[in-house]
Amino acid sequence: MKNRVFVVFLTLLLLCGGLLSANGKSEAAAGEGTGLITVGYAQVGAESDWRTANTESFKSTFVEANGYKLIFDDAQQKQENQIKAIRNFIQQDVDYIVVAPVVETGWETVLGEAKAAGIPVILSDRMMDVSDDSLYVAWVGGNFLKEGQDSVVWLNDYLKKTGRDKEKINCVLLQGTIGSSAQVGRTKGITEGLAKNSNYNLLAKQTGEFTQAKGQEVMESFLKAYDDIDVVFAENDNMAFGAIDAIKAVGKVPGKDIIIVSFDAVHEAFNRMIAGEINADVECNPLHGPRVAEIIQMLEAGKPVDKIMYVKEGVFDQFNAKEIMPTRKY
Ligand code: GZL
Repeated sequence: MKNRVFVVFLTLLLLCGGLLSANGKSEAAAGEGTGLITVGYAQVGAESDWRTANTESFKSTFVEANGYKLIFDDAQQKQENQIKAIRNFIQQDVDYIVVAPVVETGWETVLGEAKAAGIPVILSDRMMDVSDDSLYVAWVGGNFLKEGQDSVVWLNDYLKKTGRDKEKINCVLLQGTIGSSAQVGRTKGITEGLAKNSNYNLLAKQTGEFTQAKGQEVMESFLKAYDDIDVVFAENDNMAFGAIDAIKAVGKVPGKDIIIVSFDAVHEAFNRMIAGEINADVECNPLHGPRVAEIIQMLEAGKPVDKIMYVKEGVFDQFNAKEIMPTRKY
């Protein structure tokens, strides 16, 4: 009996002290007292220009003027850091958790904890591979398989236009972070597309971890191993930038001696396409902030949301980059 009196007394004290709102959420985190919707965002890291644009999209959308309090975490490309961040968001009893999962697997337990805490999880950018898709409310991102497929379609067309469609074409592939859905989808689309044409020979594939430094390092090793590379597929622009430096260092001309097909289509990649260093770039739109905000507003209004939402994406090349660049938002 004594205990119960004490709990009631303590609760009244906290309520009066404003530390505990009526529905039990801690004031500070839930933003109850300010009417703000608190969003915890577990971001992959800061590994690429694409990621920078993606982070900026969230930071400029989830501002107090729009009714949000954003708690942002940069996991430095480590899954254990993202899991820690999600647990921290649960501790703080945020209203929504958004995750850009660095890899597809290993999320069931922590998403189960978020579900048990009654906190909706929205996936942005990359996908999670979970047995129970009720663990997340919605996913918004790029169609990575189609991106890979589109890159080979562009190459087939380019080789035909340049009279090389009967030649043996040696390719190398700089992969993204192994196990990330962007890498899984793009690699599948590229390798299956190349396998359809016996003229293509995929000499090697290796991860450049979506970074420029690692992309350059791997391309240097490819150039040491093979002296007849015709095409480089780089699963993001920063690895393409590294590959360009490696190609120049051996006295070859990127975009001419070696065709470069990249992914993301960030601002600097348009400069490289205009300069003729990158031949084609498959877009992957990073501006997910407004889309995730739309999902949250629908959920707040008790409206249903689509489980899977692909963003619109195009393919650009050295021939249309100059005309299109002024229209780009990132
Ligand atoms: C794609 C995204 C990838 C980009 C890279 O949606 O996950 O991660 O292609 C980034 O630039 O590092």
